[in-house]
Amino acid sequence: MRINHVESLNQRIFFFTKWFVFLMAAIFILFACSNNSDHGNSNTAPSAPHPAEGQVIFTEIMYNPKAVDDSIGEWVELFNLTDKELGLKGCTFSDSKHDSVIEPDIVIKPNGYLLFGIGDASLHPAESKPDWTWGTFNLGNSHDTAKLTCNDVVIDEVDYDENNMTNYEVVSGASLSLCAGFENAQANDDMANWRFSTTQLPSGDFGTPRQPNDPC
Ligand SMILES: [Ca+2]
Ligand SMILES: [Ca+2]
Ligand SMILES: [Ca+2]
Repeated sequence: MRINHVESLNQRIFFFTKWFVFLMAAIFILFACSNNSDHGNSNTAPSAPHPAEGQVIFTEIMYNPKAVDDSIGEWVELFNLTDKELGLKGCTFSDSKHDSVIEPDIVIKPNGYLLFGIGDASLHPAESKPDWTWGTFNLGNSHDTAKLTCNDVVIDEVDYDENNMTNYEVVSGASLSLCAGFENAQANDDMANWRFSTTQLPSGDFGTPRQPNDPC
């Protein structure tokens, strides 16, 4: 009888130990999964600080490509005027009618360039493949806006209008390019400080994506 009692006790201890280990393992796995999902959570902070007003500016706007359709060929170039890495996750790119929130943790290098583009990045010509895409809205072919906003602060905005491009010829298939030497958020408000790019790309269109702009 005593042996049976001991065996029964041992079985119960084994049974509870087994379930205790199983329960602890389940809690551990759940905890690990929730931690992992946090890494991909869109609410986590950007890995570099957001730019302040005027620290990142628009330097080039390809609003009317010719080598490919606008739906796979529009892009804008941004330039970081500071000597620090700046993060754009959570910022918003807008035209005059649409907004698109930047969800990936993209960083613009010190004095470096980034390209934002329309639609599917893989369909763009290799020379101007965007670092981030804003979705499917088109940039207007005679006038529109490119605007970057972070934390409700407008970092830079350019309202381009072919009616104000009075001292140079408008060229389709060439990007609108801020003249070298005018890289600041106020100077790029004036269409007199822009020209159409003259550097030809392999696609046949003209521009200087991720490179310094042509002088005017
Ligand atoms: Ca367009
Ligand atoms: Ca501006
Ligand atoms: Ca450029």
